[in-house]
Amino acid sequence: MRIRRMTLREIHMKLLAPFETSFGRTEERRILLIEAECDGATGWGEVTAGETPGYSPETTDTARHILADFLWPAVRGKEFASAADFGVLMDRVRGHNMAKAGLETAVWDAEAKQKNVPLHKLIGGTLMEIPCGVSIGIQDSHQKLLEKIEKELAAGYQRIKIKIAPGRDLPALEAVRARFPKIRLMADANSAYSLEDLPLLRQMDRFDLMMIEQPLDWDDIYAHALLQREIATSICLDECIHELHHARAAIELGACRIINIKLGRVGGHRNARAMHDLAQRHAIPVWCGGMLESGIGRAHNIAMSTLPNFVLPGDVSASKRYWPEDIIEPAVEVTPQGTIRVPEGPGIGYAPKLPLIERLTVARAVFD
Ligand code: OSB
Ligand code: MG
Repeated sequence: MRIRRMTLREIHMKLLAPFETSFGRTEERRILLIEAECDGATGWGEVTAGETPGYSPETTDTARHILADFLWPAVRGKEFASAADFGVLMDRVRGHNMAKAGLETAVWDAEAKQKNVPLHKLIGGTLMEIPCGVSIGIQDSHQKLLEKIEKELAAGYQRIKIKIAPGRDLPALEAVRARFPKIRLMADANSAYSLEDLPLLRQMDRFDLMMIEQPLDWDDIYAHALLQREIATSICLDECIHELHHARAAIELGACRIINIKLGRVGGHRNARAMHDLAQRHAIPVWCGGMLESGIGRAHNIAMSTLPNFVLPGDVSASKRYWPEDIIEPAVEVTPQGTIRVPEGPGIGYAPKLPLIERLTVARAVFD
């Protein structure tokens, strides 16, 4: 295979409601979409970097720079046997996994379309229906938080994740547990705490959480290993895990009992699958994290979530929770049982809505 042309576009999409985490608030997404034309088939990918470097060092703008000035020159005109072999062409660029994943996932979609098979088959997925949860941002009041949870449970979602931050933690969890004593519940701190908060973090053990996600520094696996020895609640790592060797270190050190895999953070389907396989060999369950994606990124998340060790509900939920109108058709929908049925069409199995994408596009660059 060979990429004949790469089209980068920046689209702007306003979220239905602002999303607040310990690192900031997002109202409008600036998303880079990538079209990769490979020998007659066109694949689509999404760069999941945020607008600010609050979650990871990458942003929409760094990704555009790295793609245009380093990744395209590295892959331009190069032959590769299959999408599984494409990632190595980008290995000489260090880091910038979200930029790499945008392009790599587009190549996977192109290969699946060329072979006329669904992407989940090409990556080796086995699940036909994936379990779904929701991630609920920090709310202005407990009342609002409880209303949101009520609504998501009524829609069928299998687990609730709430975002926490210092001052917005124990009382919020207390309120949720008082109202919903039995639900599958977890909390995501997005690196808002330090080991000095151990007394507070210990108090979270009483809420019977499925896990606490990324309580400590975004790049500090060792500190999580120290914390995991001191608390009963399972730690799930998100921000810390960018490379396969990070997952290996975290597992060997006992820094987590669960891993959140995000396609962007780990650099695409090749690395995600390798990390999934490693975790599976160590009996560490994984789930698919979300980055407030448009339908393109969401479709790739669904395909990845069909791998057999994605046993916990992910942050992959219906299009209508995020957007007035998603950029794919059909929109992603969730069954009353809180699952997504995996589409059977070729590639990602959802069609990009080109006229809508054109309307949302603020910048476009073609490389050939
Ligand atoms: O930590 O999982 C996270 C959104 C942006 C950045 C980081 C995270 C999140 C979410 C949202 O939790 C998940 C979603 O897409 O619904
Ligand atoms: Mg997280």
